[in-house]
Parts: sequence; structure tokens; C-alpha cells
Amino acid sequence: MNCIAKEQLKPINFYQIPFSHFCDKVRWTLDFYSLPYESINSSSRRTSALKNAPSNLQKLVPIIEDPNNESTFISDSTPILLYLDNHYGDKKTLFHTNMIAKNDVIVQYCLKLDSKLGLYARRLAYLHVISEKSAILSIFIDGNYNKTTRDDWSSYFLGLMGSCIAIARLGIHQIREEYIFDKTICILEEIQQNIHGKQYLFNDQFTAADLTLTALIQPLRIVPALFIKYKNIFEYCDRIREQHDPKEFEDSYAERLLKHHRQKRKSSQYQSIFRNIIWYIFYIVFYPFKFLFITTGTQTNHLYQYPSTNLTEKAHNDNRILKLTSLVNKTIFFSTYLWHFCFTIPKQMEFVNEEGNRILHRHS
Ligand SMILES: N[C@@H](CCC(=O)N[C@@H](CS)C(=O)NCC(=O)O)C(=O)O
Repeated sequence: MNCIAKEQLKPINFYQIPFSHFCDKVRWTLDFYSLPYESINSSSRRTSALKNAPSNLQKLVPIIEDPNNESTFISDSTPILLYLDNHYGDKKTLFHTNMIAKNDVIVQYCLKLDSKLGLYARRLAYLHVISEKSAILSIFIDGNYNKTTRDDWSSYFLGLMGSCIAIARLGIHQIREEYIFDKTICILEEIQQNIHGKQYLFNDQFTAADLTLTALIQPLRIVPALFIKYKNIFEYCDRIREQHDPKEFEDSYAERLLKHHRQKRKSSQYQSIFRNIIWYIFYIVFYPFKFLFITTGTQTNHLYQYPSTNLTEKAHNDNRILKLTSLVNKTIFFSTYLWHFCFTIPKQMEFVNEEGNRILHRHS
């Protein structure tokens, strides 16, 4: 436990991607404990500040660096929550212990949500963003969060690059093959049972489990069928957010731009006709080259970065290792994933929409 009064603490460095739901989980926790912190927008490759971090640190954000404790670096959201609770949870805690649900039950629940809900929600949300407004992902290349629209040509071009990286890094082109939609339904059904008739998940109190659920389910709000079907879970999370997040919550950068795009699309039919014409020309010209791409990028044994060897201690990560070292690698990479962007992603989207319709009409 840190004995320095909170007013005297130095700000904790909080490395984040502003629209990451894992980062929102840690941001909320820092605010919950009323800790001073400085947010540093980061991508693991770009942030030179992380060069001081230990080489074995998991270089995925969220990461915190605590100058009040010999500049300790901690990564992985649930271990960060535990660290903050151990050091600063003297007055308030997210890990209440009592006879019914012990601390480790809450930790296990959080790790399970990190390894399942957090990863599935992210993949499905990226599928929607890439299919509907890929220019939003130009943010990965230019890092410019001040841009309030992404309708210019440079955003379209950089968005293609950003989409290729997201597709490859998170396997967005393999959502159907890896049963991500079905797995999401399974975990949502389980959560629905867990919250049934309850104020909170554990101990009749707000814990890290409620916070984790509320933060990690957020990307699924842009998946229409799931948002409708599991309305009661989203309502539960709205209440948790309203009662326990000290900061007024606002949509993330990507959600804001996507919602704006959906509104605009409703009112402008010409744009989609124009887009479809370009699309068909592209399809006719490139389809004969299918054989060049079909064997690459579709293998199922991927190399994951920071995999978990023990899921009760550390969350699973689904970030795949990308080989982008030489110019030849880069050329093969971008042509392969551009192919997936044009031809595989629309099929994946079609599949998710069909499955969405199926679950909506199953019991009604
Ligand atoms: N299990 C990790 C997940 C961390 C994670 O996947 N972070 C993503 C952002 S949501 C990231 O750093 N992406 C950058 C990259 O893949 O290089 C946690 O709970 O913190």
C-alpha cells in the first residue's frame, strides 16, 4: 500500500490508444481511485517513451508507469487493476472480499472477459468499421485525433493501409472460420444469466468484474443485431457506467465517426451508387488474379504475440505477429490484405449480418 497522500502523488503515465476498450477499463480505474495520471497516446511501435520499459514487458496498451514506485511498468488490464488496488485501494476497492465471492473469483471473471468478450467484441467491431467506413482507420497511420471527419482522399488511402493492418493483426478475415460470432453469443448468454435479477455481478457491490464487463462490451454497441438482442446487458452496463464512472462517458473516436457516417449514409443514396460502381469495376478487373492471393494469409496456425500459457494467471491475446521487415514482405503483405479487404471482408460481413438476422428472428 502506498502511504503518500494522493495529492502528493506524481502523475502515473498511462499509455493508451484512445478508442481501445481495454484502455478505457484502466482509465476508469485510475479515475475511480482518484489518481493523478497523464495519458500518452501510443501505438506500441511508435512510442519512444516505452524504450525504458523492461524488454519482457507485454507491449500492448494499456500500460502504466508509476513514478511513485520506482517507475514500475505494468501491462495487461487486469494485472494493472490489481496493482492499482494493492497500492492505492486503501479507501475504495474494486476487489471486495467476503465469504461469497473471494478476490480470486473476481480476478478469474475479469481474465475470462479479457480473453473472450474483449477480443470477440473488438473483432466484430473492426469488421463493421472496415466494411462501412474504412477511412476511420487512417488514425492508425496519421495518429491525428483532431480530425473530426475522415471524408478526404488521404484518409481513404491511409484508411486502406490501416484496415490491412487491422485485418492481419486481429484476423478480421477469419471471423466466420474461427466461429467468433457464435463464441460471442455463448459468452453473452452466460453474462445474461450471471446478471439476471442482480444489482451487481458479485457480493452485491460494484467490483472490477462489473467495470470490466461494462468497458469491454462497449464495441458491441455498433453491431446492430447484438445490441438489440442483448439489450438487457447493455442496460445493465449503462446503469453501472452512470453510477460508478466518475468521468462523463462519451463515444470513442471510432464510434463517433461511424455513427456520423451511418446517419449520413441514410440521407445520401448517390454516394453509395457511386461507391458500388467503383466496386464492380474493381471486382471485374482484379477477380482473375484470385489465384495469386488465395493461398497466402488464409492458414489457420498463426503466431500470436504475448500468448497466455495459463489462462488463470494471464489473459489470452489474439494479436498476430506481422512480418513487415523488408520491402518485399511489405509488398506481399499489403497486396494480400488488400485482396482480403476487397473480397473476403464483404463475405464476412454478409455472414455476420445473416447470423444477426437469424438470432433476432429465432425466438420471436
Ligand atoms: N489482454 C490485454 C489486451 C491488450 C491489447 O490487445 N491492446 C491493443 C489495443 S486494444 C494494442 O495494444 N494494440 C496494438 C497492437 O496490436 O500493436 C489487456 O487486457 O490489456
